[in-house]
This record gives sequence, C-alpha cells and structure tokens, in this order.
Amino acid sequence: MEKTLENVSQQQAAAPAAEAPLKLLGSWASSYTHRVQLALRLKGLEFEYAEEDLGNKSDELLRLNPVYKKVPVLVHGGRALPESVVILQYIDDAWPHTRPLLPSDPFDRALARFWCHFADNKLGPAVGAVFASTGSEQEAAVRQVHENLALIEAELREGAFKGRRFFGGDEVGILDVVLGCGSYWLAVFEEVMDGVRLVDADAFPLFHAWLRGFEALGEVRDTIPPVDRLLGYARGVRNMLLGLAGAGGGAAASTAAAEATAPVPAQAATDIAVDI
Ligand SMILES: N[C@@H](CCC(=O)N[C@@H](CS)C(=O)NCC(=O)O)C(=O)O
Repeated sequence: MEKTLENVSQQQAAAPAAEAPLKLLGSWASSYTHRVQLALRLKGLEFEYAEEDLGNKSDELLRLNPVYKKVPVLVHGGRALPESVVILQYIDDAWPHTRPLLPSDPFDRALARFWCHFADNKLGPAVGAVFASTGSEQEAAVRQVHENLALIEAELREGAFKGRRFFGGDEVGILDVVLGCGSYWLAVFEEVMDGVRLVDADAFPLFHAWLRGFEALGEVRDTIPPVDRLLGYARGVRNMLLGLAGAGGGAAASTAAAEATAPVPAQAATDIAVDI
C-alpha cells in the first residue's frame, strides 16, 4: 500500500482516550519541537521524548510523517500527527480545560491562527534569510525582519493585542508559543553575526518586553536549550551555510565550515535558515 498520511492513520487505532500515552519525535534545537514540548508542559501532560537524528532519520519518523518527513510528530495512543501548529491545536482540543491555548471567541481564535501563519510564513523566513546571507543581501533581509517586527509591535501598541501581558492575555496562548519558540534565536543570531541588530529594545519596546516575560516562565526555561548550546549549533550552521554559499570560491568559508563546532547535517542547515 502507498504510504500516505491517510493510510498511516487508517492503520492506526481508533480515537485515543485523553489519558493514552503521548510520544514526541523531535530534535533538540528545533523551535517547532520546542513549541510542542512547551504546550505539553503548559498542559501538565507527561510525554515520552524521542530525539531524531535529522541527518539519519529513523524509520519511525519516515513512517509517521511520510508527507514532510520532519519533526515534530506527536503520537497519541498510537496515532501520529505532524506539523507543529496543527499539533498545538490538537493538544488544545483534546485537553481544553487546562491552560487553554486558543481563545473561546471564534474571531479571536481565527486571529490567533492568522498571526501564527504570519510567524511561519513571513517573520520566520525573513529571519532565516538574514542568517543565510551576508553583505547587502543580509542588510535587505534585516530590513524585512524589522518591517515584520514593526507589524507585531503595532498590534501590541494599538491593535489586537493592546495592553496584554501575553498575546494570549494574562496567560500565554498559541501565538506566544509559536512566536516565542523561535524568538530566542534572534539574540543567538545577533551574537553569531557580529553587527547585526534584530530586536532593538528602543525600536520594539513592547515586543522586547513580551519576549523577556515569555523567556522568564518556568515551563519556557525548562524547554529552551541552554544558550551556549544554541550558540554552538548556530555557529556551526552559519559556517556551513557560508561554506555552501561560497562553494567553489570561498576558501575561508569552507575552512570555517570544516571547523564548525557543532555537527550539523546539511539538511538541518537549510532548515534553520528557512524555518527558525
Ligand atoms: N512546518 C513544520 C516545520 C518542521 C521543520 O521544519 N522541522 C525541521 C527541524 S526544525 C525538520 O524536521 N527538518 C528535517 C528535514 O527537513 O529533512 C512544523 O511546523 O512542524
């Protein structure tokens, strides 16, 4: 039988009871994985975690996510679900009473989804472009990031999220999880790319304050890897990207790639550049 998501779910059991075991296939530096880890922690749910080697994906990952072959994949009672934002919505639907991630009002729910889509389709790729480029190309990408951050800042100042501690209100919601798991890379990237300024507290005071508040939460601190580890990983990816960009001509970049401190599979390098 052809390996389709539908076939995979047909082979799986009937709808799991909420208390059925949860297993997460993830990767330690993946902000998409962190989203799911954080949501499960916020809900107080126990889960088994399986680290994937993205350079040598397990048969289980390829079987459970035949469409994209990416992490995260959440397995609940034997049934597998890929795509982080889809998983977050599932977790909230399956466990609606503890720490709701989506608002109850239909319009507010749609708005939260809209901004999650923005994070994945506009802000994330812009940050990835900064990380993958140099010179004038990078300057243009930095401007794109600033334009996108200005849109969020305006929503916090006078738009949909005005006066809120978190995007979700007094407590973090789905957009906090989506934007927050990824935004810590901004500071890491600034450190790796000398002279690049992405989140200036003067230019984006409300976004900056929100991010500090998010990072201070216990569940977030339990989820985001130590900054030194992220820095080592990002340096390795950046060196590899520069090496790839300069292939055939960039001797210095190639040497840097060879000296990369973290072993980073080439595919992961492309991912981090496109999808933080
Ligand atoms: N849209 C997906 C993106 C997931 C994603 O890009 N995962 C990366 C790790 S950060 C991955 O598994 N990459 C492996 C590959 O592309 O081969 C989501 O939200 O879950």
